[in-house]
Amino acid sequence: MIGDRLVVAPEVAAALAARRPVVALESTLISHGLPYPQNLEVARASEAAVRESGAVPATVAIRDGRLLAGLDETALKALATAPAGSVRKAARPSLAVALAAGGWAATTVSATMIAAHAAGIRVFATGGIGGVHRGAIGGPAPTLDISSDLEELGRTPLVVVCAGPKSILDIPATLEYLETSGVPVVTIGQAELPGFYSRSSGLPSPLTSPNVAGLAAIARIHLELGLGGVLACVPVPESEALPADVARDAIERAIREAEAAGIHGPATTPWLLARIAELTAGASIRMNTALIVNDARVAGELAVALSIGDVEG
Ligand code: PSU
Ligand code: MN
Repeated sequence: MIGDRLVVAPEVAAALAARRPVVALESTLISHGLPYPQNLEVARASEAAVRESGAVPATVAIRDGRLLAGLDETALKALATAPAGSVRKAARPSLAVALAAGGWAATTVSATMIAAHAAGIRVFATGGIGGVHRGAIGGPAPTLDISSDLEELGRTPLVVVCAGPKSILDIPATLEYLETSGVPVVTIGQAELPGFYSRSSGLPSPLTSPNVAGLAAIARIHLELGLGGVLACVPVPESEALPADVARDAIERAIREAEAAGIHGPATTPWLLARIAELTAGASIRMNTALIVNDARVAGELAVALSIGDVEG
């Protein structure tokens, strides 16, 4: 049973037992998504943002064969400062091997959802989710590189709060895949799907809610019906968005270079993120940090709204 491998931090366990709001946070963005020291700063700032909203944060990672829900400061620091390459990236298909291997592993959106659900958590915040990679389904040699995050959203009942699918992905195909998987994609506060680096993706969001309360009403029913997960998209704050041409040029170039360098599989997303950071002279990292913290704040508000509904319902 997964519960045998799960270690829930005392503060998180106490909150869950008292039906107080809890928000899960992932750790791949700490180990593979951002460089030190920004990764540690964002991990701490996201936890603080969840707390400011009135919820308890539970950063999820793997250590020595255990799934941890809730990391203390020492653990966060160990993960953030681990030498490059020493931390595995654990998704659903690589979760067992990461548990078997011992040592640290970071959990992606899919693996974090599995652990968070096992712990009894309903809300999870991140920056970007995995999706249908560009070139996965079209072109002369389709790679079929489709993140296990999408299937996980279809099966595991949790609300994942993100800043919209990143344009390193094939966004229309990612939306179609989510629809096929039965995942409601709900944007808060605007009709357009946000595009991670900017508030606009050029595509309408499948669903929209004016505010967190509206999202909570939809999410509660979807979770109660056992229909799997919900993807909530929160536009990056206006002041933090990257100029559209800067983001686009960096992404196009990074993708071309990744292809030329033969990067593929789980290495693709971390490689692209690091290259985009170089190409934008760190601007992508600053905005990535800001939007993750913003998502954590909104996820905290959502967890609070859901737990108020528990009492009233
Ligand atoms: N997108 C980002 N930053 C990230 C990730 C995605 O903007 O750090 C991470 C998340 O942990 C996500 C994972 O679950 O990458 C997806 O990896 P893949 O594409 O290999 O499934
Ligand atoms: Mn992949």
